[in-house]
Amino acid sequence: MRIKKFIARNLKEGKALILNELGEEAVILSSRTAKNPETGSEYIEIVAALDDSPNKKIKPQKIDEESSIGEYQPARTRHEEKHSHQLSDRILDEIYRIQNQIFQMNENMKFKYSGALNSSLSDLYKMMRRNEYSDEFALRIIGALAQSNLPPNAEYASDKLIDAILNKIRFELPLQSSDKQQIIFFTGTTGTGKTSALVKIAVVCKLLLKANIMIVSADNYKVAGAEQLQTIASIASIPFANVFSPDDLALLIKDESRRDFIFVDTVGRSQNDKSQLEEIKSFIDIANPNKVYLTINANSAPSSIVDTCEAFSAIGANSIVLTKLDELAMPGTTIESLSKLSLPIAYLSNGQRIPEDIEPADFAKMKDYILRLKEGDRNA
Ligand SMILES: Nc1nc2c(ncn2[C@@H]2O[C@H](COP(=O)(O)OP(=O)(O)OP(=O)(O)O)[C@@H](O)[C@H]2O)c(=O)[nH]1
Ligand SMILES: [Mg+2]
Repeated sequence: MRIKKFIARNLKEGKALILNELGEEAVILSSRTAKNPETGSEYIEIVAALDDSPNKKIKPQKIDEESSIGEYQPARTRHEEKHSHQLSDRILDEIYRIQNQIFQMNENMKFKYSGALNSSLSDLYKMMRRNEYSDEFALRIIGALAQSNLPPNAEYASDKLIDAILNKIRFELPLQSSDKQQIIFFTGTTGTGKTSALVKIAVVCKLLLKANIMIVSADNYKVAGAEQLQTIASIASIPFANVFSPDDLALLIKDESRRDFIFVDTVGRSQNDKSQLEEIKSFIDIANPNKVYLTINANSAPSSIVDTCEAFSAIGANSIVLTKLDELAMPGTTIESLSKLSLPIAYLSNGQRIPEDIEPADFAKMKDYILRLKEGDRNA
C-alpha cells in the first residue's frame, strides 16, 4: 500500500494531483484545511493511498469529480462511513500480511539450512529441528548421512538417521552375577530417582539373579530419607543398614563380605556444589565400588545433563540410569545431550512402580523413544 500527503491550494487542485500521481484507484484517507503562517493564505492537505498489493480484496473508492471530500462537514456522511470501513478492512489485511511475513521469517530462521539440502535430507532436518535438536547437531547428523550416499527415500533415510544418533550413545549391560562381592552406588542430583532406581534394581537382582543382597543408606540428611528406604527394604525382605560415615561403610562392607551385592544409596547433591560432592566421594573412595550409577532425569535441561555428568564423573560415577522417561515430552533435546556424554547408559526407568518400571538400556529400547519423536513430528 502506498500512502502519500498532497498539498494544494484547493480541493480541485488536490484531487487532480492525486489522480495524476496515484491514479483512479487511489482513496482519500484524510483532508484538512490550514493557513500558511507566513503568507496567511489557506491551503488544503490531503492524505491519499493506493492499495497496490497483488492480493487486495477490497475495491477502493475511486476519486471522482463529484466526491465531496475535503469540504468541512461536522457530521460524517454515509460515504465517509463506508470509506472508513474499507480503510479498517485494508489495515486488517495489512496486519495479517505482516503477521504472515513474521511467521514465514521465523520458519525460515528455524529451518535456515533446509534450502541447501535435497528433499529427503531437508525433511529429516526439519523433523529434527521441530523436535528441538540444535542446528549444529542436526547438520552433523545430516552431513554424515549425506556422505553415506543416501537414496532419496525419506523412510529409509529416517531409519538411517535414528541409527546415526543412537550410534553416538553407549549402552552397558545390566548387573550380572559374580563370585565376588559387588558394591553398587547410586548418586545423582536431588529427586532424580536414586532411591527408586536402587530399590528396583536390588529387587530385580534378588529375584532374577537369586542374589544375596543388602541395602545401605548413606543418606542421613533428608528427614525420614533412610526410614523410607528401610520400610521398602523390609517389605521386600531385604536386609538394611544405615551408615553415618565412610568408616562405618568400610566396616559394614567387611562384615557383610558374604553378600553378593551391597547397594548404597547416597544423598542428592547439586552438580555445582563441589564440597558436598567431595563428601559423597569420600564414601565412594573408601568403598571402592564396582559400579557407581548416576541417575539422570531425562527431562532435565540439556546443559544440566551435560554438567551433571561431568561433575559426578569427577567423583567416580561411571554409568547412567536414565529416569522418568515416561514423562518425556520432547525426546530430541535429551537424546542429543545423551549422545554428548562420556558415560554409558545401563538402565532406563519409566515409571514409579517397583520393580516393574526399570529395564536394561539398549539400542532397540532407545530407538522406541526416538520413534515416538517421529510420531511427534507427524502431529506437528
Ligand atoms: N514418573 C516417574 N517418577 C519417578 C521415576 N523414578 C522415580 N520417580 C519418582 O520421583 C520421585 C523422587 O524419587 P526418589 O527415588 O525419591 O529420588 P531421589 O533421587 O532418591 O531423591 P532424593 O533422595 O530426595 O535426592 C518419587 O516420587 C519417585 O516415585 C520414573 O522413572 N518415572
Ligand atoms: Mg533418595
